[in-house]
Amino acid sequence: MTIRIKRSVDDLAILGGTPAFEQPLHVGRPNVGDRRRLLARIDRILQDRWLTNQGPVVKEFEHRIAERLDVKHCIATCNGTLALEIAVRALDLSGEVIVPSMTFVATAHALMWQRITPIFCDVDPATHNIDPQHAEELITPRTTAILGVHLWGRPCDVEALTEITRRRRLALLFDAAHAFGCTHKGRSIGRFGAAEVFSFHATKYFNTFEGGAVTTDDDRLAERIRRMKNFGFAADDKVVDIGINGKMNETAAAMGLTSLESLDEFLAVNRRNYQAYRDQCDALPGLRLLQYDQRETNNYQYVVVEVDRAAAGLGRDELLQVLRAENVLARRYFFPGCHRMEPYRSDRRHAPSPLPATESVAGRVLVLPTGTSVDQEQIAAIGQILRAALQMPRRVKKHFALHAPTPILPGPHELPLLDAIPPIQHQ
Ligand code: T4K
Repeated sequence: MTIRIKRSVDDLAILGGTPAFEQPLHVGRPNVGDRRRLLARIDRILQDRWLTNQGPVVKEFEHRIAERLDVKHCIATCNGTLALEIAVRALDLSGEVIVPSMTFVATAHALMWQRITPIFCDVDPATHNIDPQHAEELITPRTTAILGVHLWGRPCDVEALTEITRRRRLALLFDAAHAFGCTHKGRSIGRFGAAEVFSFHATKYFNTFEGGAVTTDDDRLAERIRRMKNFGFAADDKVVDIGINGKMNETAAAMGLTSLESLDEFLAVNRRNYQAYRDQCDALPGLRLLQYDQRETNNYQYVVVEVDRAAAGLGRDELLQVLRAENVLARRYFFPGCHRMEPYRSDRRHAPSPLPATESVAGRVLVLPTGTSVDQEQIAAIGQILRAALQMPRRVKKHFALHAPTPILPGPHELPLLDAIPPIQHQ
């Protein structure tokens, strides 16, 4: 693919230049392991005519994941959202559950779908993770649990949340959708709280096309989750719970086993890409690449840049438009925060107090493409685009002033520019 390097602001596509990339560069392009091994596994599945319902490949997959995470149980599911719902239900949660607003909307929806009210908590602006102190302030007699999210694969303050939930007699659950292969204090994420929930969606570091899992050390909980993902069957003809069809199929597990075999390679690429972005961003004013704790194992799946409008001369949304014009389809995950999405936005119960850190983080975060389909040359070219724009921010700003802002090519859940969204009024 030909890349057009941007040497000055005049080269920028937003000012009339030719886009740097002919083909779009996506965030979340899947990592794919050894195709021959994958196809051989699928061939075997077809030959054996065992396609789903806890077949041998799913069993092996669950065993391998549990072993890798050093957790007693892994229950594989058809996606992460349903894994969350099943875990929430198996824990008998009800009433209200405290959850950060700075997450993918599936975290909140999984609660609502179980008729539980998500109560949105603010984040620590330094870590982007749930603020334990605010979480405790939000506890009411209706609260049954705190659901932490290890955002970007960086662990929540597990100790503080454990202490609060023990003292207040609440359940503690983690959405670890981003955190496969990450550690906290040297221990794999997957063993904290009552249970942790992973997503193995195509866009994740480690994928099974679609898929997810609940991991736990609790034998009884694991047994219940296992039943619930299979309609509530305890044995043939014996149903003891309201279950659902949450099963992972054999081809998904085959993809998972194949992905596992290439995990070291995925990690090496992600780490190299992250370092390359870091070299680029360190030299640019107003951009700060989110750091990962080098003492821990990280998967580096999310390259998160925080844009400081005052120092950069351009805001996050302006930079996003500059990048998109070049065919770099950066994302502003998880803008605008769940509390600003429906049905939560229209019902004040979900956000009983302001979420200033969430608003600020959601307004300055830009997620850049990485993974095995992105190379060093492309990252260097992205760096050049950012450099060209930030060298002459006034020229770019003038463009935005003269032309009504072109709507950002919408992601499926995206809203207009942050500035256009009125603040939420709190009583
Ligand atoms: N909790 C958290 C914290 C999560 O982040 C998620 C999911 C969940 C729970 C729920 O887990 P799952 O039920 O999904 O297992 C994507 C993913 O669909 C979603 O799984 C993920 N989080 C979220 C962060 O990202 P979108 O709406 O951004 O997807 P979409 O279609 O815009 O795709 C993202 C990018 O990936 C695009 O730029 C194109 C590229 N892509 C995507 C797919 C599917 C590809 O290049 N190839 C592909 O096959 O949600």
